Amino acid sequence: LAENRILAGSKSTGLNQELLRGVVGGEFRAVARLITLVENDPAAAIAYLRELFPHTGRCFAIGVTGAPGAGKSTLVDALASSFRSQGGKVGIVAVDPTSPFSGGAILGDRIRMQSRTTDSGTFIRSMATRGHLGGLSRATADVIQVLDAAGFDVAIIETVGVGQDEVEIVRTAHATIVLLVPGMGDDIQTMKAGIMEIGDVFVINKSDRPGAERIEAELDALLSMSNRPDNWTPLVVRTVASEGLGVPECMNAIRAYRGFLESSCFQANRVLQIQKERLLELVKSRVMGDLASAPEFGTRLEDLARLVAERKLDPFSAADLLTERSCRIPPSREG
Ligand SMILES: Nc1nc2c(ncn2[C@@H]2O[C@H](COP(=O)(O)OP(=O)(O)OP(=O)(O)O)[C@@H](O)[C@H]2O)c(=O)[nH]1
Ligand SMILES: [Mg+2]
Repeated sequence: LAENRILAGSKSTGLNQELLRGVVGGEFRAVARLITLVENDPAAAIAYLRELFPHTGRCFAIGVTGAPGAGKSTLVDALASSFRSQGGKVGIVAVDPTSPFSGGAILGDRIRMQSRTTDSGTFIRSMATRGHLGGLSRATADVIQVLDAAGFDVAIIETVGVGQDEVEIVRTAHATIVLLVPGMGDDIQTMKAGIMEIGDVFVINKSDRPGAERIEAELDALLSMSNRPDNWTPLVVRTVASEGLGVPECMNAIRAYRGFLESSCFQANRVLQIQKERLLELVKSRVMGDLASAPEFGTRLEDLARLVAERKLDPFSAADLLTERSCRIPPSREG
């Protein structure tokens, strides 16, 4: 870990220039390799991301979220085809919601999106939710940056909308699509407020099923009450993604929101917000990394936790001790 930090801190030493050139040149293999580095060794990836930063800033990132099985992959596939037919290069990142019980989602997505894998303008990648050292939203932001540097016009991030993690993932995107399906009409009230608030475009997929009108009415009612700080009124689109129905309308809605972003003074705000959250993620993982790499951190954590468990120390003082001691090296000996 310490070695990685040194590598990351020292400017462009020991960087694989061929890898960098490959990414900037848009080579899929290089892009895949760097994303693997971002996933497995975020600290080491920093040096590359730093070099790539000047090549970024053009990619439009779209987050797609919704309940398991809502049709996200099917819609993403259809959207990717539309962007492709307009000549754009598309990168798709499926943030895999695999529970400990099933390893099926990655494979399933690969199979469902197979129509795109042979297309040289579409890059598809799955990321596992577990095992991310630097936090998943940071990993997602880093991956978007890699795609951006590689010249992708659009990046689409698919994630199952269940928790705070997912809300943060889609916050790394410029536009967020929330998928709903008929038959969950009652649930719309109880849906996580966070998910409702992040939707710039709402898609009612599986509109071939009964109940599409009802969920649309409920959604409209809910959205009419919301007042977003940017005054954008989220658009609602009905789709049957598996048949391609409503996909052009969904594209139009995305275009409308993008146009709004580009014309509105809130655009700078959104970009600022994205960068603020990204910076916070970076600082968080850096501070945590520093703490955890301090000598005997594990032992001290355990000792202090035991003291708290035995009620000999309150957790706040324990946290003070843990952070102070780890930050101030060498530890004070006079006490
Ligand atoms: N009837 C109907 N089925 C659909 C529609 N869109 C997708 N499906 C089907 O719904 C199933 C799930 O679709 P996916 O695209 O894999 O859904 P997902 O949200 O990506 O699923 P996870 O990634 O596993 O959460 C597939 O069998 C699709 O063919 C639709 O509009 N109508
Ligand atoms: Mg999927």
